Amino acid sequence: KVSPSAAPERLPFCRVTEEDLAFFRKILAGRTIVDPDLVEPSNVDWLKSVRGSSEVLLRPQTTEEVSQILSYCNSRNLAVNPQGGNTGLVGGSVPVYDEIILSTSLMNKILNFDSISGVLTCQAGCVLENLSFYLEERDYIMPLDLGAKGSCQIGGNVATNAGGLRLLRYGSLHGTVLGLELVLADGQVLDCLSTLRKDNTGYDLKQLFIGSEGTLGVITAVSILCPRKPKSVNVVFLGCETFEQLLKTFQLCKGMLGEILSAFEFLDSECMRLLNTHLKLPNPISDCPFYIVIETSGSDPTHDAQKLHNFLEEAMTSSLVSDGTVATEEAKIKALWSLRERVTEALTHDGFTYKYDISLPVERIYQLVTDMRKHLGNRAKSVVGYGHVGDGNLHLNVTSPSKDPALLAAIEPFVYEWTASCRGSISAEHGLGLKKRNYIYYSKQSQAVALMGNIKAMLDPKGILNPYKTLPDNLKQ
Ligand code: FAD
Ligand code: 2HG
Ligand code: ZN
Repeated sequence: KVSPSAAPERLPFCRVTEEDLAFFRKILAGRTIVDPDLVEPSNVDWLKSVRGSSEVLLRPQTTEEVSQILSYCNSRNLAVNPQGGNTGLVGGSVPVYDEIILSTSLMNKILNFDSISGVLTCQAGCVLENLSFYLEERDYIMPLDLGAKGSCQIGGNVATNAGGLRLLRYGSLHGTVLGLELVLADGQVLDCLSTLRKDNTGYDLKQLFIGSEGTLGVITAVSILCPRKPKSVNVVFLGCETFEQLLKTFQLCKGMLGEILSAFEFLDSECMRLLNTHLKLPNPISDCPFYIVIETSGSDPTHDAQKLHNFLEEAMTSSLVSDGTVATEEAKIKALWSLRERVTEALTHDGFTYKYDISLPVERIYQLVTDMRKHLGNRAKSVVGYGHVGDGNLHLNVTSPSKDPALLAAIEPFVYEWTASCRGSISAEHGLGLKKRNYIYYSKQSQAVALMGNIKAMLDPKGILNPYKTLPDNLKQ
């Protein structure tokens, strides 16, 4: 029996020849990279857990160049791996075999910003943090924010439908992305780069590409609706004795902070231990089993401070939280946020990490961590839980000193069966990529998966775009 996490077999794509390289060099002079040392970083994912063996990295600058590349690869039956900032966590961003890597890193131009509507239009390779800096100077912000902001690109964010730390407030990219420009597998350019809020003329095709992980088309440009920069931002770091109290704090917080609540995130004491040990980040409050990061964003500092004060007083007097600290100035806000944002980094220093990104009814999310700890006993080094409570999204991570197939067999399918029993999602925000592709049936009906296969076959009949990713192996790609 083949394990669902085993490497797929190489599909019969052609291999790159000298004639192919001559073609690429003609359209991308100086941007057709074949030096193995320069290609190497693009063959390995951020977690250093997946390694491809591509020999060619292409760095187009324009949509027209992407179109020429795909048209050629399609006619030659050459597989292509679209790559943004290479921060993806499910092995989707790197080749599995010798797929040509198509990097969007040089497609980093801002095309337009409309300061009345707040709509930003840019090329897909713009780094998320650079877009944030650009907008902040104009009194706006990006509607999404995540720990990988310094490297991830907006095209990659859209391709994975990244959630992140502000989803609670500004919603998912399915709502904020207003338009996309795409290049299909055969090189056709699909211009859906609308900047309109409302457009019900037929099917909303762009939605199909949001979260399609590079399997249906290459995103070359994005238009996105950006909120005004809030005039007042506060961050609170709180400690709770139980997860039940944390949930009650969430309820209280939604009621008392209402429209100014912009994030409600959590980490457990195991995360704090890893932050202390591996990154030397000190705990700003007393030791507690659970920690909460709450952010408020509003337009009136006095009003927000009053609301926050009332909430904190209530949370303290009703003993929901046992300790806490508040930040209003930027440096302290950043320091508190890094306790949440840098857990992923801390985990990489703890050992080989098995990652699970689960959506569950919010009241069940920590039960999975507790059950997993019981289930694994002393077989794991660390079992940690953190994530986006406000979105019902748990990040369950298990580490071991090195890759450990026996430990993996103990975690899976236990974690997936547990999730499916609550009708949860086995990938809340990171996608399926290479690692989770065969587990899709835990969260999607077989009819739905078959329909996905039909859509893939229609848009990419030869299956050249990011093969071995997202769709399960039993669907012919
Ligand atoms: P890549 O990693 O390069 O690619 C990701 C996928 O998108 C691949 O399948 C790739 O083929 C495809 N792709 C990339 N660009 C394009 C394009 N232009 N057209 C078509 N397909 C494309 N995710 C969250 O949802 N929330 C978080 O809070 C979060 N935090 C993170 C924190 C850290 C420290 C790290 C390392 C990752 C985090 N992630 C998070 C994972 C997240 O998916 C990525 O960070 C980000 O969205 C991917 O963007 P990227 O440019 O790096 O894409
Ligand atoms: C986060 O929310 C990211 O910090 C990464 O989605 C989660 O590393 C993880 O498991
Ligand atoms: Zn996350």
